[in-house]
Amino acid sequence: MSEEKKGQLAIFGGKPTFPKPLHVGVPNLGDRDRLFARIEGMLNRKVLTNRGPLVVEFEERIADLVGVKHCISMSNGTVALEIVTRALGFEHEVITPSMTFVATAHALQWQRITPIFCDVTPGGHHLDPARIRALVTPRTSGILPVNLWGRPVNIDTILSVAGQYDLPVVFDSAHAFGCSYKGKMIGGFGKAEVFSFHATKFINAFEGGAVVTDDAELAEKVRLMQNFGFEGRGQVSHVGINGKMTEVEAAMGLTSLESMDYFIRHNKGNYLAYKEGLQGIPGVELMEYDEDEYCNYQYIVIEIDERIASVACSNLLEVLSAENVDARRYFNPGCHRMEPYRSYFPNAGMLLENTERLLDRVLTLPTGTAISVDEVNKITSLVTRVIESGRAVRSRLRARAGTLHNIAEEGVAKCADFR
Ligand code: T4K
Repeated sequence: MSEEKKGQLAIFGGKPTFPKPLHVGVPNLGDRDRLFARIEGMLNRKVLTNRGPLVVEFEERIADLVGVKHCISMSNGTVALEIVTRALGFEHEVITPSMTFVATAHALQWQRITPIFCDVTPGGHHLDPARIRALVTPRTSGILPVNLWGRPVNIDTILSVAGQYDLPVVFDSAHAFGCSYKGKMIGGFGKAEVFSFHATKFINAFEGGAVVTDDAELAEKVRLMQNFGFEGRGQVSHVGINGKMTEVEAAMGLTSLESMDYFIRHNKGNYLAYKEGLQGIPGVELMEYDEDEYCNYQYIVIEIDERIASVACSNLLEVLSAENVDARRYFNPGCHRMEPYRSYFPNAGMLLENTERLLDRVLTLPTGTAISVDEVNKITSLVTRVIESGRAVRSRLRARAGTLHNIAEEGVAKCADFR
């Protein structure tokens, strides 16, 4: 590499900071020996699914950790959302944020329930309780808030507004296992809550999810619906589908749970390193966690204020990507800009101004046990470097885009000549 290229950002021809991509969401793996021992036991028993002992143990552990009476494990978080909202009789319209993974909206739409997208609080990431009232109609059957990034929504106010209209609330807590709200574990609020144990979650069961609730009647219904409605052998008492977790998934889930404290400690270490490294960078704000609450610290979320940083979120993403930092723009462009919702509500953005503003600014950075503090420090140094020369980086990116555009045009012209 020439002297000139040395010390340059990779996007402008320098050597990437990392030899291999660092991702958001690389699975945390617990003790392999413990996992293999569980799988060995499972194979010896020849019980692979249909609520074997590992699934029962996993459900008991989750209920115990969260402090609820019932946990029904599921094949994934999306199916868990579908089943619990159906069991509660959600229909017609349900109020939910657009600032979420698309599974939240899809779980409703899959049942022909219309998600009514509610804006987030000004400057925040979570459903704005003050905006819920304006969206309630005679067709509203429930509210589905999301405890995004593991940070709880304003649960008390949402439950109070819902109570005024007698609307059941289910929390999408896919990100919030192991977190608390006012000292009480997430999982024990509303009618029920849903967790995801997908490979990218800090506790994973390969795939997996759960419905947790204190309501015995609801738990019974959810359990029936998750297993074709079977009450006993050949006895079906309810419409149902197959939403079961398998034994091998529960083996992974149980093994993950055994390392939960280590995963959280590691994530917190990374979070604190990000906090220190990003402190004071103009236009870059790290989403902070309340260190007085239980928290899994599984997402590192930053917001870029383009006017101050001189680079847009998309610019930073491009630069980081060339350095092999695979940051993500979760959950851009927002559910309301994805199909089928975009076609159903072409003007939804007008009512979601805070959401749209946020989605333009948010970037999620790599963390988890696959990422070390040393790597975090290199990432924050990179961000500092980019912002320090923000204007220059931006104009070079523009020039580069222009050159690439010209090369592409020339290519098209040459092809046309050839034909
Ligand atoms: N509600 C909310 C609020 C959610 O965020 C989610 C899921 C759900 C509901 C539904 O829960 P599930 O039905 O999924 O249980 C990922 C996950 O697939 C998804 O579970 C998660 N939210 C969402 C936030 O993130 P993608 O499209 O980013 O996944 P993917 O495949 O790009 O993985 C991210 C990175 O992780 C990859 O770049 C590499 C790494 N990775 C991933 C997998 C699967 C690995 O290193 N190994 C792996 O096995 O959606």
